[in-house]
Formats: sequence, structure tokens, C-alpha cells
Amino acid sequence: MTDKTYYITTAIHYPNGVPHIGHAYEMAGTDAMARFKRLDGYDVRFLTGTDEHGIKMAQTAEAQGMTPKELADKNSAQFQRLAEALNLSNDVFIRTTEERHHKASQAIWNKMLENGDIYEGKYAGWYSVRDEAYYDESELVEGEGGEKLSPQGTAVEWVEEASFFFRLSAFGDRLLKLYEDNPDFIGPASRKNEITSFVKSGLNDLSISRTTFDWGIPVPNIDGHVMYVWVDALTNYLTGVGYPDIESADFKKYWPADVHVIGKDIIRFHAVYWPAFLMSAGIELPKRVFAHGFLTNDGQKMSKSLGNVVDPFEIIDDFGVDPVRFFFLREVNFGNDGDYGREKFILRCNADLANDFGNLAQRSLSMIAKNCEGKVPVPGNLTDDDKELLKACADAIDVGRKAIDRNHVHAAVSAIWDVVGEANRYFANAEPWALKKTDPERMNTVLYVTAEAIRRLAIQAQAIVPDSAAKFLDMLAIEQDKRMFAHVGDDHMIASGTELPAPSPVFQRFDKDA
Ligand code: ME8
Repeated sequence: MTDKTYYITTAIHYPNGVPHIGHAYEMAGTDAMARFKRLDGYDVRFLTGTDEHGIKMAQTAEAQGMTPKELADKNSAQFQRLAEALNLSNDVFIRTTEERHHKASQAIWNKMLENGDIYEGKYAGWYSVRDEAYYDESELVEGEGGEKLSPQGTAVEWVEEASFFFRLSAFGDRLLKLYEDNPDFIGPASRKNEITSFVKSGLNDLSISRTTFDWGIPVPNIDGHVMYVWVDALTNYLTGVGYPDIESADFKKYWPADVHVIGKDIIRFHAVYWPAFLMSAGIELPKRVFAHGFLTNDGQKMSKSLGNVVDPFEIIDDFGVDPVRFFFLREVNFGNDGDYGREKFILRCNADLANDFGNLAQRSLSMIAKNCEGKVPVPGNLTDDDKELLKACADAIDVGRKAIDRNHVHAAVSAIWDVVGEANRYFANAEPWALKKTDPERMNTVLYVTAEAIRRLAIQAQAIVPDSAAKFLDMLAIEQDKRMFAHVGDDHMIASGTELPAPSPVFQRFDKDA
């Protein structure tokens, strides 16, 4: 048992359509952080799921001749399938249509009501169904045909209806103090500036119930009102740890969340509305909200009308899950926008996976098979070069730890792959194939050190490319319970004499002309 806990969440995705690579990207990045923390000895709770209420769902369902629940069931299943296809290690998959979530949402509503932050009124203003968001007139931009658009470029409509309001305007100072006292609450820093200036510009009270449709969670004790979808959506993070039972073991252990990982388009909901709801309800705030960037396809924004939306299932089928996870996390700075392109994908995976990591293992382990009777050789005295490489492998964990605590997944990946590069240079310079005749003892040492370096690096790579890293560890005959970060280091060096299975290639080389 460990007392180190870590609660991490993705956004919950709208199942109004099938998942795209933006969703896969967020899931893979969050999964890498969850796995990293588990490998580092934390008790991790990792939540993902689907956000099933709201007008967008209701309208899409109607257009497709189904009920909203049928649409939600159909597409939520696709998101669950994606979680499996991506080898996600989530502990919870939440659906907001579940009974437990209705209870949690009604409970937080009642708390905000009891604390005097909800009042009845009438909403008159702009709404974007696409964003499920209210916008102030001053935020709107003009479209090409002179029409009004949201700042995200989506259509807005004028709405007037009876509504309950949340007294968001009363929370401005408390929110600004939150950002000031907790400089890490919003990441990356650029998002913090955006949110701070939004709050400083003055907050309006927020309409939190709707009366013109019924696909939502009923407002407790009031007929005809359903909750604004974001009130219920954000509450999912509490549902996932047992709220409203705040005495439950899960809630006590995992709340407050360590980080909500989301995309840059929904930072306002997470860094303004969500902490205000929680402050009102008297619930501790999450420690951090981190917004990753958006993915494009060959430099173009993905959209259904352009027909260029990349299907994550298709690329996983084509390339395998680990190369897909690797490409996203290696190629794109988590926090910046990034681009997917087939050619770029192939170049990156061939260079870093097949050539660097794959070849190193294949070449060194084949030499062990051939020259050392398939057993981990006995090393001679270690030289400075040997020691330096092994130290670099162990030190990468510290670099990774710092990176993951800032949600810089790409930096944790670089920390590992920089040393994979070093290990390759070490192996090439040492020329063990030439030592075979001239200095077999030194050859044994080089092969031993290389195997040990692969062990150390593969343990870390389990966070990024779990299946492939496990194959490396299997080829080194590392026991299942010796694969944590605690086992990287001099106390757990690979044992000489261990019989190794015949090595086989772990990463495939892709042909860009195929
Ligand atoms: O916003 N690249 O759901 P969603 C990267 N239900 N990330 C992208 C992306 C892209 N091209 N497109 C979308 C919602 N995302 C709400 C969230 S949370 C309480 C409720 C990201 O299905 C997006 O930023 O529209 C968000 O984090 C996630 O995918 C789900 O988007």
C-alpha cells in the first residue's frame, strides 16, 4: 500500500459523433501520465468517459431519427472501444446518463442552492449549441457573411427563457486570488493569462438551467428545468470518486483531483466555472487544470465538411497502438497545437522506434544469443563510459518526474529517447562485434551494459508504449513485479547468467510508399 495518490481525468467526450484523433490524443497523453505515476509507486485513479446530455445531443439524435439515449448508447460504446484500442489504463469510464451521476449532480446543485448562489430569473442572450456555451455580445465575432459567430467560430443563436442562475459574478475576486495564490492551478502559463484577463473583465452570472428541452438532469424539486449541460458535465469528476458520499474511501483518497487534462477550447469551463461551483458548494478545488493544444491533419483544421477527420481506429489498425501513442506524445508538445500527417508519422516511428530502440535491442540481444549461449553475460569492470550510460538511464526518471508534474508529456518522452540515442552511440562506438575476437571479456561487458540500459529504459517506456516496452522486458526475462521505477537502478541490475528467450523485432518499419 502507498499513501501517494494521484487522481487524473480527461475531459468527458460528447458522443454526438464518433471519436476523432483529438479525443485519442487527449486520452493517450492522460494515460501516459497515469501510467507514469503508477510506475512511480502512486495509487492512481484515472477517469475518462462521455458527456451525454445537452441540446447538441438532442438535436443530433433528432436529425438521425433516434432518441438522445440511443445516440448516446451507440457512440459512448465507440469511445469505450477507443479506450480499449488505445490500451488505456483508465479505472473509471463514466457516462453522465448513469444514475450515480444524476445523484452527484443534484447534490452539488442543492449545495450551491443552500449556500445562496442560485436564483431564479430569465436568460436573454447568445448561445452556441456547438460549444454548449453562453457568450456575451462583446465576445462575438463577425462571420464571412456578416453573421454573428462565437469566438470559436461556431454559430450562435439568441435565447430567451426562464432559467436559474449561478451567482458567478460574486466569485471574481476569489478566482483571481486562487490563480495568484496557486500559480500552478492553470497550465500552461499562456492559458493562465487568457483566463485571468477574462475574469478581470468582469463575470456575469451564469444561466444554469434550461426549459426549452428536457434532455438533461432534472433540477431538484423544480418541474420543467433541466441543468445546463456543463453543470452536470463538470460534476462527473466528483461522481467518479463517489460524490456525494464524501465519507467514502474513494472520495477521501482521491479528491481533490491532481489534474484535469482538457483541450484549450474548454479551459474557461474548467478554470472559471468549475472552481466557482466548488467554492460555492464548499468542496475542495482540483490542484490543476491543464489545457493541451489542438491537432490538425496535414496542417488543416479537421472538419466533417472538409472530410479530413482522421479516424483513430483506422490509424491504430494500420500502424498498431504503440506507434500511434508514441507519435502523438513524441511529436507534439503537450500544451501546444500539433499536426498529424502520414509521412511525418512514418518518419518519426521508423527513426525513433524501429531504428533507435528496436535495432539497439535486436542487435545487442542477437549478439547475446549467438555469443553468450543466450545468457546474460558476466561483465568485467565497468568503465566510465559504461557507468555514465547507466547513470543517464536512471537520471531520466527524475527529468520525467519533473516533466509529468507539469504535464509536459513530450518532455518525459524526450528524456527517455535522448538516452536511447545515447545507448545507440555507446553501442556503435564500443563495436562489440569487433571485440569478439580481440577482447571477449570487454564484449561481454558491453553487451551486459547494453542489456541493462535497455532494461532501465524499457521500464520507463512502459508509460508511453506499454505493450512494446513489456516485450523488451520479456526478452530480458524481467519478472513482472520488478518493472517499476523503484527497480531502475544499481540495486536491481539484470542478473548475469539469466537465460533469455530468442529476441524478435518489437517495432515494425513502415514503408511510406505503401
Ligand atoms: O468539450 N485536437 O467534449 P468534446 C485535440 N464534453 N483535442 C481536441 C480536438 C482536436 N482537434 N477536438 C476536441 C467537450 N478536442 C465536453 C467536455 S468535460 C467536463 C466536458 C478535445 O467531445 C477537447 O478540447 O467536444 C476536449 O478536451 C475533448 O477533446 C472532448 O471534446
